[in-house]
Amino acid sequence: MRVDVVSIFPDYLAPLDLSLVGKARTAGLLDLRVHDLRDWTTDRHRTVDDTPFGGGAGMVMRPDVWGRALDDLLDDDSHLLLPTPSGDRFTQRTAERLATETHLVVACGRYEGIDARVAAHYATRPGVTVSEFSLGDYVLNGGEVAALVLVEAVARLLPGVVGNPESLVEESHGAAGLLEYPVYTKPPTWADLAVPDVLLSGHHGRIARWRRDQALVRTAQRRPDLLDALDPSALDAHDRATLADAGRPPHGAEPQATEDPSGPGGGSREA
Ligand code: 6GU
Repeated sequence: MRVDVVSIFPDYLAPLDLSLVGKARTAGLLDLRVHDLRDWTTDRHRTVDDTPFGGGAGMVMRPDVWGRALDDLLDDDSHLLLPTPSGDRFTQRTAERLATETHLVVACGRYEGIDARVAAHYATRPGVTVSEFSLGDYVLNGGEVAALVLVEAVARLLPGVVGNPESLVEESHGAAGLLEYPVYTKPPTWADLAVPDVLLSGHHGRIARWRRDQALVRTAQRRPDLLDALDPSALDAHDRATLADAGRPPHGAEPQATEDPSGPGGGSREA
């Protein structure tokens, strides 16, 4: 995958040399290039912004400067990504989709944003997809941190970047639609806190059930919106009983009354 990031603060993207993303680059799995927008200015002062038409506070980034940069960087199979607090929410699903693409161009705005004609113009260009995306409901000073987030979230999904692909399976915001269960390692007791017995039991079935219960209860407590978005058929009778115990009985269609060996509300939910 090729990724171009354009910013007036290219040094902001220096962390992309480090850790997993840095390794993906040196391994040739990710061709990532960071560019200084001012390389496409034509005036002595290397101006990238001007005052907003219609008045108001702050400055707006000029479309002509962005246009020269993007004309140089976009090809006929490119996805132009514009970080902005008014964009669509960036999620794990967004990262999964982007990880299948061949060329991403991230245009980092500053000030009050980029002249709206830039998104409009490139959306009409054949072979170019334009997406405006937001990290969440708060305001950053510019798109650079969002570009870091996007590149890290996408790069770790590229084949070969994460050493053990199994670690992508059960994580939060994965296919299950639940937050991840809590994890523990040695020592078995620390600060008077013991690792839950079930994890030391060697009983794989009970461990899997306990982890799923923990994921369900955590999600109910911290992100009830994620539970509401679950397909009710993804919950078995034990899941539903666990959620009822947590004070969040799932709504949606009651599942078929199938044989649950532990009986209604039975089993080891509070292991
Ligand atoms: Cl993508 N950009 C800016 N400037 N602020 C944000 C954001 C993006 N996402 C949340 N806040």
